[in-house]
Amino acid sequence: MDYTNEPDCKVPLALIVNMPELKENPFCNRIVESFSEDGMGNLSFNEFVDMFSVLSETAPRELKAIYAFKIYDFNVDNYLCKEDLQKTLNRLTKEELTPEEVELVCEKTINEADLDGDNKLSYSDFENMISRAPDFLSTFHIRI
Ligand SMILES: [Ca+2]
Ligand SMILES: [Ca+2]
Repeated sequence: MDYTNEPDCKVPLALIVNMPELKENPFCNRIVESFSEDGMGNLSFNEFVDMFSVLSETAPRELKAIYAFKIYDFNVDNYLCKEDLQKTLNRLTKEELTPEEVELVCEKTINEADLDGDNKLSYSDFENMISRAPDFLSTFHIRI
């Protein structure tokens, strides 16, 4: 496709979510939305390229962490609260855990990672959690 004459041309969400790289990803829609400026999930060509550079295996871990945080922040308030983590976990486990188990894991995660005691995770709490547990990004199947 030639985008040079039409820089405003958008790649529609419906097309992107069916790409093999994203189709199986439980966060597919969230990933696309977090790269989409119009908030509807349609990507400009530049946003589309940005998304694939973050998804690539060679992307720096910090960059992946920043986008993982954005993707998990479902209500877009720049914090991961218990509800955000519950939604995240439900998607990751394809709802294999009981609501009680999900609740427990989320509480434990917040207890361990919340350094300033406001009961939610800021990006710096999140970053700290990842640096203490370098496997976190892969354990949580964040293949972004
Ligand atoms: Ca949030
Ligand atoms: Ca906190």
